Amino acid sequence: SQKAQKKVALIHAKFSRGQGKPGTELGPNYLKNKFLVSNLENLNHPAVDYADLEEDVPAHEEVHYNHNRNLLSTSRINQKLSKAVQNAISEGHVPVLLGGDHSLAIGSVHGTANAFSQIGLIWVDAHADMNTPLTSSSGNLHGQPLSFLLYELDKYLPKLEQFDWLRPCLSARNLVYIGLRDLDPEETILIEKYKIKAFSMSDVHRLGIHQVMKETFEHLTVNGELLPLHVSVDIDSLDPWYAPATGTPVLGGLSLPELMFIGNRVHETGKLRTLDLVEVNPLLKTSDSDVDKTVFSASRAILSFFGYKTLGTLIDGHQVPRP
Ligand code: Z70
Ligand code: MN
Ligand code: MN
Ligand code: MN
Repeated sequence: SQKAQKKVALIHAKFSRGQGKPGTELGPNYLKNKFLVSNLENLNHPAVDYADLEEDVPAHEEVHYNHNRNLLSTSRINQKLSKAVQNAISEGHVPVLLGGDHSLAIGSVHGTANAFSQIGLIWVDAHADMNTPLTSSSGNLHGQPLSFLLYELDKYLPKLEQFDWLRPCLSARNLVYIGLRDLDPEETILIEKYKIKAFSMSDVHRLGIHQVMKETFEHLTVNGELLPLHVSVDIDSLDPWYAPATGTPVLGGLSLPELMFIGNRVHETGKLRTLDLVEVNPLLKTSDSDVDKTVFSASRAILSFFGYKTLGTLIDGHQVPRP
């Protein structure tokens, strides 16, 4: 009896070259599970397999910039990803990026930003992912996507011909961080300098997640209207208790109920336009239950953005049988 709602356009991105540990390319195969698909159906947001992207640059053709690795493959997959996101939105779907590592947010956010005149970006992560190729100590592009996306950071970027297609597309004013707890020194400087709205784990504990979301939506409201939202969820925003199978677990993170609260509040606004779920690495485990826990958490996190509540879901036509 509910009216037809937007379909979820699943974008499978088998990519791990934005960081050093193989395994995140296996993420999509674990994240698209029966639990996710059947529950999306029950929530009246049926899933369609929309695009399949993978790393397609032979290792010997990769391009590096100083110690920053894999610029060519990262650029290519993100250019395709941006187009897939824009197409899915123009067809009336909500794209859900199943990563892959967080360098994929370059294309995903670029696609959303180019589909609307202005967007709000909610970045849920232990890390700020705002290094530039000049400040990164790891050389991993998954720690740098926001420096490629923000107008304000363009002047800090070296010229990289592989990324000729990419223009910054988002104001630092329209970014909100939630869950931060492991920043590099220059990231802290940039957050301070550009007055970026950032809720660290300490802020989550001081305010509570309810107040954090209230202030997040207030911050992303322009002329009385909440902006179209892109939410980028790094699974390492969760405490490693909930999500151990990831490249850089950091103790002291969000609980799954807190992340699901974020998802439920975003769903209630009706403003979600794209969702990323990245950095699940099924190879980083000390036991199979580590993978099960991480996939369980990731699936429920995604579903929460489409109305999945802990109280359960009313399914169309389901009745309690009488004898
Ligand atoms: C560090 C860097 C990062 C995820 C680690 C870490 C970034 N700031 N992101 N794990 N998901 O390498 O730039
Ligand atoms: Mn992270
Ligand atoms: Mn990240
Ligand atoms: Mn809905």
